[in-house]
Amino acid sequence: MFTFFILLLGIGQNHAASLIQNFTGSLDEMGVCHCSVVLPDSTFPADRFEMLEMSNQNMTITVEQQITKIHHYEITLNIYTERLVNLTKRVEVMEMGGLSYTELDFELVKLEIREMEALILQLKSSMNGTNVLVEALYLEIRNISILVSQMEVYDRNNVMLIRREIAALKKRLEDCEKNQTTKPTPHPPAGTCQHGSISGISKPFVVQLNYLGPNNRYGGWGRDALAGADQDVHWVAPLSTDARTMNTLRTYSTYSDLVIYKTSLDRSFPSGNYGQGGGMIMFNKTMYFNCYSSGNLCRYNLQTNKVELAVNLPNAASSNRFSYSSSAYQDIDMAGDEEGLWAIYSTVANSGNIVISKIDPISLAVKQTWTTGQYKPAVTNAFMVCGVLYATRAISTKQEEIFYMYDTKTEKEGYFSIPLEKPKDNVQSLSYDPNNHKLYMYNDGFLVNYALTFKNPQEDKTKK
Ligand SMILES: *[C@@H]1O[C@H](CO)[C@@H](O)[C@H](O)[C@H]1NC(C)=O
Ligand SMILES: *[C@@H]1O[C@H](CO)[C@@H](O)[C@H](O)[C@H]1NC(C)=O
Ligand SMILES: *[C@@H]1O[C@H](CO)[C@@H](O)[C@H](O)[C@H]1NC(C)=O
Ligand SMILES: *[C@@H]1O[C@H](CO)[C@@H](O)[C@H](O)[C@H]1NC(C)=O
Ligand SMILES: *[C@@H]1O[C@H](CO)[C@@H](O)[C@H](O)[C@H]1NC(C)=O
Ligand SMILES: *[C@@H]1O[C@H](CO)[C@@H](O)[C@H](O)[C@H]1NC(C)=O
Ligand SMILES: CC(=O)N[C@H]1CO[C@H](CO)[C@@H](O)[C@@H]1O
Repeated sequence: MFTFFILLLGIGQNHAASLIQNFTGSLDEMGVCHCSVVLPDSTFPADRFEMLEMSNQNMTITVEQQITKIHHYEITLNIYTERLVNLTKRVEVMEMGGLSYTELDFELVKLEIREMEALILQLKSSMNGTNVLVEALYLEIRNISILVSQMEVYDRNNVMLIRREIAALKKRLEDCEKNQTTKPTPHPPAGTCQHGSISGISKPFVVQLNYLGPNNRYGGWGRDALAGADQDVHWVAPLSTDARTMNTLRTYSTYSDLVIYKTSLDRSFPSGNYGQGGGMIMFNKTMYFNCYSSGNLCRYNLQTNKVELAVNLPNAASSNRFSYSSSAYQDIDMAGDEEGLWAIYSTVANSGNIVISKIDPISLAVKQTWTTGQYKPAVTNAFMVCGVLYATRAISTKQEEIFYMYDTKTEKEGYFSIPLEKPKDNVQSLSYDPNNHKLYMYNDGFLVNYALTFKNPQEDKTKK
């Protein structure tokens, strides 16, 4: 079969065309069609056949090499999975050992390790896919190793051992990655809008419990949302236990510092400068939030530790008139994206439906306003990406979904469903960082983040 195929190819296209022109057909008395083909006079193309045979051989060798690689890969992954199972067991043992570390953080480590296991299984089942999964796995392992390094302080022997294991795992993963032949699918460049609407969201990555502990179930966290922000500062703002007052803020100068609770700066807001609700964000090294017990926007200078400007947001409902479904007093939710600073709120005139305003970061003046048809108290939270508002709602205690969008450019709204898992029941805030396409969730006191993926711009166009 194969040889015949090659021969036909050997004759080539021009000859095939002439063959067709030289068809003659006739019907006999029985109604049977007779067809004869006159093959052009051509000697057997031995040279071409040889060449094809050779490249066929070359291809066979290449395929064999690839198969060997995949085998290598599979074996490594198997060992790897086993190690992780061992690792999980060991952490469990450590936890039983009554170490002086809080139980919650061991929970986190275990959670992360389980996540890694799940990813490896996924990876194994999609061996022939791209290496995006391997990349994600690598990142998670790197981060978990940072987490564990903090535990080192409490138990040198056990943790050092685990760290070495993790380092070995990391090395193996790097090897795997190097051996992979396929290129990773290109990500749209961060900080720009060279992508379409949201197409998917990763599994949750639980970073830690907020620094004030499990009683501070309300608050927000994230990174500087200015596109192109030249810093890795992570901010965490747990509200006081009244679920309303923002009077403290902690910043960590890097992600690693956050993970090991290495405080950069703790700020207590002077009374009279408090914020309200979990809608605060950092934008261009400045905090923006709803001023306490008012319909004003506050701009907070982190150097002077003062509200340097408070400006009324016209017609904004405030002080728990139209907050979100799972967090009180978040009537005014600030957001930052590739295009700037936004306020998400609602007005009595718009019947409690979401209103979006583009805000000037210097004067806090409203540049433009859009009204949507989505009732604000029916959504759990909202965020902006490239001038598009996305809103979420709860499906169950374990799942949320991004279900609504409003595009300020086209002034069109839409309903769809992108489910996301949540480690805890309630979502108190969501903020987006255009510089890494991540979504930061404050989840009953836990700091969780997600990686967002986007459609190609063309995919959105063809839909319309
Ligand atoms: C097959 O491989 C050899 C050596 O790698 C090379 O010289 C030759 O050109 C290849 N032949 C074809 C048809 O690709
Ligand atoms: C995992 O632990 C079991 C026993 O606890 C051991 O037999 C096995 O070799 C370990 N696997 C690896 C990869 O370390
Ligand atoms: C992976 O392999 C499966 C069958 O083994 C196949 O159906 C699938 O198309 C392959 N995917 C890629 C990306 O090659
Ligand atoms: C792991 O930490 C790095 C910073 O050290 C961060 O850029 C990355 O996004 C983190 N990975 C995950 C999966 O959260
Ligand atoms: C990667 O390839 C090298 C040789 O190309 C091999 O020695 C190594 O075992 C491979 N590693 C894995 C994880 O497949
Ligand atoms: C960020 O703030 C600095 C002053 O602190 C200002 O010069 C700059 O224009 C701001 N950038 C944006 C994009 O608002
Ligand atoms: C177009 C073409 O190649 N036609 C050929 C058909 O076959 C006769 C011989 O039977 C050739 O002379 C033609 O050149």
